[in-house]
Amino acid sequence: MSFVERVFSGVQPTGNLHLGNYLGAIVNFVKMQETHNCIYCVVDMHAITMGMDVWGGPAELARTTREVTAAFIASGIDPKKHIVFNQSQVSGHAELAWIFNCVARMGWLNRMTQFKEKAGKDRENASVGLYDYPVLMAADILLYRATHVPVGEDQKQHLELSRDIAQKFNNDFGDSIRSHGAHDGMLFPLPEPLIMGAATRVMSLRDGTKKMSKSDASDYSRINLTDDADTIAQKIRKAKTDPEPLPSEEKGLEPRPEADNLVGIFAALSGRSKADVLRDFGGGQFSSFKNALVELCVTKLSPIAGEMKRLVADPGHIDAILIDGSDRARAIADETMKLSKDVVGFIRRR
Ligand code: AQP
Repeated sequence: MSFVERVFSGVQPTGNLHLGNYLGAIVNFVKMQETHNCIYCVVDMHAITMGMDVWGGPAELARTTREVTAAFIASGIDPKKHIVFNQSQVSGHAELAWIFNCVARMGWLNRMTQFKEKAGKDRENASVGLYDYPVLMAADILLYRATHVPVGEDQKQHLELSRDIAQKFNNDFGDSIRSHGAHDGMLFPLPEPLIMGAATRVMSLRDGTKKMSKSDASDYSRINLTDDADTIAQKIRKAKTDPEPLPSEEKGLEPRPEADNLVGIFAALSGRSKADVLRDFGGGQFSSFKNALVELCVTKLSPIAGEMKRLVADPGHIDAILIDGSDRARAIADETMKLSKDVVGFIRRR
């Protein structure tokens, strides 16, 4: 079966979206619209894999689901030309995840570093959903037989697992897939991660060795998409640096994680390479570089924050977008589920 190229990716509605989510994922979501049919999902079923203290409870989940949708649209995703929806409205995600649970191996999941990081020391108390998160993620992607998945670098291992699941399903059920018309025995493509841009792993502003993340206790570790200009300026001015001037060559950034991170952010926001940025700022002090970075961040992020504010003020409009998107997503998902059920041997109404 040859697969039509299709893009799928998701963002969890937990806490505040930050510059890492924006540069690692959303900017590339916007770009991919020019060349592909895209499906962008607010993955609310993933959000509840952590404790309620993290995702904030039912009212907060609904609010953050709308906020992430608003961020997609404010950043330039067109929900009419492409599909924007929330995961829980399409039951195929859970159904396909169950089939994949019976394909994926415990040994594969035991290697997932995100589970180890998020479960921490109290692994016995982590939800089964958190452990199973990568299987649901494989189902999210393969339900639409998506071929390309724009993500930040932290999701690379999960994408490899999605490929392993697709491959094992195709192998295990090859004869059945062929008997249902796919002569090459492939029901699912092996999805490719698209890890693009100068900031595929944006680091904490307080510690250049730690990923910028929603769950960091310090708000000064990240720039939220909803931060106002003063807050952005304060956070960048307080961002950790080292006493040396900026290097003139990119390799001079290697032993300096904080400098590397700030230069990477500047490069990604301005659509330039790090080498190019260093041509302008190399040899200079951080203070003047930081001033330029503040200006750039505010210029790029303030219009998005303003538009998000406008959009979330009309929840009915956002819900209508999610309902329309989920209807269109379901039409694709239903086809995959029918085929998957036939291939596995589940009897269904015809
Ligand atoms: N720091 C980052 N740099 C680059 N890309 C990032 N992404 C997340 N953090 C960075 C990318 O953003 C997309 C959506 O991520 P998500 O919200 O679904 O999941 P996450 O990885 O759990 O986000 P956080 O902020 O890192 O949350 P916590 O604090 O829970 O760990 C993905 O494509 C991701 O790669």
